Amino acid sequence: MRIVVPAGGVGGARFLRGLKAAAPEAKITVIGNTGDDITLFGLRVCPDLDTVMYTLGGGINEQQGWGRAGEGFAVREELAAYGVEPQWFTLGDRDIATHIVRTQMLGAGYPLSAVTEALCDRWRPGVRLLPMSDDRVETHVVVDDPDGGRRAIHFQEWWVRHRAGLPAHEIVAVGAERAAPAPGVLAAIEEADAVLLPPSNPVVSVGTILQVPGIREAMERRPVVGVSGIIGGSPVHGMADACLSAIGVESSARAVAEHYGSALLDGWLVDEADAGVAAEPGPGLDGIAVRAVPLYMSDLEATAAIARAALDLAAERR
Ligand code: GDP
Ligand code: FO1
Ligand code: CA
Ligand code: CA
Repeated sequence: MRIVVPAGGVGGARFLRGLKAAAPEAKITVIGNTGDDITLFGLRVCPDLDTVMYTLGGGINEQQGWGRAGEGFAVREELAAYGVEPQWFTLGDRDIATHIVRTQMLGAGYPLSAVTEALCDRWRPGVRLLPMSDDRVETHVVVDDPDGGRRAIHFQEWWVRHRAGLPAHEIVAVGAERAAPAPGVLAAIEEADAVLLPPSNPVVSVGTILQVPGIREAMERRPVVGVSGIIGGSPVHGMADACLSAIGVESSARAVAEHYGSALLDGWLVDEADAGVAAEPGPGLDGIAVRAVPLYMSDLEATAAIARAALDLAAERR
């Protein structure tokens, strides 16, 4: 069986760990979000790709959900001693080695997809990890300028520095409309028996991937089942609701499914706390099969059960 998963960072990576356990024989292709990517101190950082790679490859900081296990911070301390900005984004020493390798390869002319493959030669994540595009796409957030008017800041500055606390007028994936899917992306979707949307951020993770021309259209032709990252009206953890309100979507399992739309979704998993959505989906979810199952990824077993439910629903809708 061939499965495609468009994924963000922490939520996507945890879901993938469960999917691998639920379907050990499956060929899984992950389409990673690169809208979070940022250049810091001359180094290209790809947080969502790295989170998936480290999580599935056994190098993740489990408590944090991102960054390396057993990390040190000598470089960060030295940069701070020089007063070099930004200091609001933490890069650990081990993680920096990844960014050096990536930046060096990009500088030599390799596309991000080739760089990611090279990094995965070390980490062996057990999935094929493709960036959504080799073209640069960066998510920016339009906020009020203290000097009047509005300005756009990088998503990481809004998310990490300001903890998504500045009112967001708009979230823009800069460059997305001109980006091409990375080599292998469209073919993987076309050959997929199922496309599973993990409970990643529907705006700045899955939403960004869907904005790359051709990706959504290809997925619409396959059985697609999504897993809600919203349980009982709020994201399980994190600040995904700030992204939803920025695009005018309510933080509810129903509203996120309506936002993805019935042209994309064939099935939608909600938590048992939202069983009402499964019992009475309403006209906005016409054509989408909604099922309520426990959606807390509390451990590997619970996460594998979620993945199994998603695969079962996709098989039903094939
Ligand atoms: P990020 O790139 O680090 O923001 O991670 P993702 O975009 O992949 O996913 C973050 C989202 O995962 C959060 O907004 C939550 O809604 C969702 N999430 C986290 N833990 C759980 C969980 O246990 N169950 C479900 N259903 N969703 C979760
Ligand atoms: N998240 C933070 O909240 N603070 C950080 O300093 C931070 C550093 C960081 C470095 C490498 C990396 O791969 C991820 C990192 N993250 C950090 C997580 C990440 O940037 C964001 O949570 C996501 O991009 C939002 O989806
Ligand atoms: Ca992300
Ligand atoms: Ca379909």
